[in-house]
Amino acid sequence: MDRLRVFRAVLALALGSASLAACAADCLPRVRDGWVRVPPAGLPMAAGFATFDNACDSAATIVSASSPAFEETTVHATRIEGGISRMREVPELRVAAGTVAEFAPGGLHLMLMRPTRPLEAGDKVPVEFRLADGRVVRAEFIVRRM
Ligand SMILES: [Cu+2]
Repeated sequence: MDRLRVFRAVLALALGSASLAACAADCLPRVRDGWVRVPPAGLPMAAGFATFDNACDSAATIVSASSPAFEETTVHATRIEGGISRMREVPELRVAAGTVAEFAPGGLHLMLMRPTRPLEAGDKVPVEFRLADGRVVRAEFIVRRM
């Protein structure tokens, strides 16, 4: 192997590992199939559902969520305790590398309080998930009426 070849091999190795590192840092989980379930008129709350897909090679921890369409947005989990369905706030939700967190009726959901304007079926609502490392995952949820 001549010198130029060695140099090229070293360069390729260095660039390869650099782009791999950049890839890991840039990888952001994605939110799919987001939708908002709006209850019958009058109730000042709604629930948001989606698939939070962490296809990255490190865990992502959701520490908060927000939407300009609601005054307050929190991550909730529904559990059956003593035959009664109860909701609890989830202050931190860790989504392991290569896994998804399903926000679905009867389980995890976004608790969306006090809409800032009336919501109609088909409306699109922006939602942001803030991660423990400060990064933000943006999504769009579509409104459905019950
Ligand atoms: Cu709730």
